Amino acid sequence: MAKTVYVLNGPNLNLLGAREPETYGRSTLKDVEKLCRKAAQSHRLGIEFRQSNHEGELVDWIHEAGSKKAAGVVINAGGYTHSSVAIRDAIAAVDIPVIEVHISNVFAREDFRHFSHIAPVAKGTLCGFGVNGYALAIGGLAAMLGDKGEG
Ligand code: CA2
Repeated sequence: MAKTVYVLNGPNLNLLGAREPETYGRSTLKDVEKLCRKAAQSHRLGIEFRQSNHEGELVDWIHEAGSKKAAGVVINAGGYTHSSVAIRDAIAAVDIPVIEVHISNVFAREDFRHFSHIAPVAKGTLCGFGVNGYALAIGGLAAMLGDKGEG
């Protein structure tokens, strides 16, 4: 049976496409989901695509991915990236690869976005590729797992 990649989105990412297009582009979260489904399919991975504005719910989903022995997690933790010890601890507690993704280049923005609680416990980090970063992260995860899919 196909392994599953969890794609988790944090607070305010439900607003994608509706606000701040100069920073985050015009794609909606539904568009991002489609992009991720296509990328996962091309690597013969199943997908769980979710968004929450609540820290504890993101923590629960990371635990769920770990206990289900998912292929890995691609996470854009949004603003929690820069503040959440709880999300960092959840990632450190699971035995599956976690890839951190940001749509914008956080290093070209305000100083407070330069620090990530997640980066030290993530297998890899991608930022600044727009929403295509999600597909790149799924591809990178698949390559780590040694997939035989296309792309
Ligand atoms: O660049 C990213 O993907 C971020 O993770 C997005 C977060 C931000 O706090 C991080 O520093 C970088 C913000 C997500 C909010 O998304 C919005 C999308 C459209 C309109 C308003 C907010």
